[in-house]
Amino acid sequence: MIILYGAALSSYTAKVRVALHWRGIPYTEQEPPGGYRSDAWSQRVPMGTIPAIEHDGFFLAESEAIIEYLEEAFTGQPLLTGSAQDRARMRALARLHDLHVEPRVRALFPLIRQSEKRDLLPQLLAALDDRLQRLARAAVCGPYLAGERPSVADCGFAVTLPLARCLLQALGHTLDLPGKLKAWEHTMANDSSVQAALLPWNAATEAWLSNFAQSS
Ligand SMILES: N[C@@H](CCC(=O)N[C@@H](CS)C(=O)NCC(=O)O)C(=O)O
Repeated sequence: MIILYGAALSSYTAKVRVALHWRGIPYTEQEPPGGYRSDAWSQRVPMGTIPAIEHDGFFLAESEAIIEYLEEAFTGQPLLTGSAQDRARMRALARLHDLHVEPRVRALFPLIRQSEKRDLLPQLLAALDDRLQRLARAAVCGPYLAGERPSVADCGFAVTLPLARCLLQALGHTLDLPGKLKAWEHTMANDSSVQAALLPWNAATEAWLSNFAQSS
């Protein structure tokens, strides 16, 4: 049985949860012992990040490495399929998430917490929109990002684009996705594995945003 160490509000934990649900791999979930910013956690994960997993005594952090480990260690519906080139394209899209799109969404958090930073919104929106236009050019959206079936490419975006939508809504804006990504977003909204995986994350994100709304 997999133990997933993470937190309800963590989007990278939710990314791994999406993969676990698509793969149909049973897991239990718990907060990192001592808390994820604790010294105890940094002893286990040098960068101090979540998520991490434990499987039969094997411990691993870093969401992409975890998802690829699950791919190799478990049978069932794979998230890396097709030729070597097909699989490489899936991995490349997954890296676009971690390196180019998620950081643009994460950059919105300070604007929620500190209203004096909101004049940065137009430039952050332009940077995010640029990345989303580029993602739309890179992705197949047929209807999943890399083709007909869910792949490693979809796991991070399945969390990060709803997060962008929530954060922008809280800042009084509507996320305007390129047409191809709108169709993909509709596919995610109708994918029962994604919706089940996102339940804890949705609840935690809504609670966090409503706390903020009450205190601002
Ligand atoms: N590259 C890491 C990124 C994980 C990450 O940034 N996780 C956040 C929570 S979603 C975190 O642990 N941040 C450290 C902190 O907030 O102290 C991965 O893919 O697992």
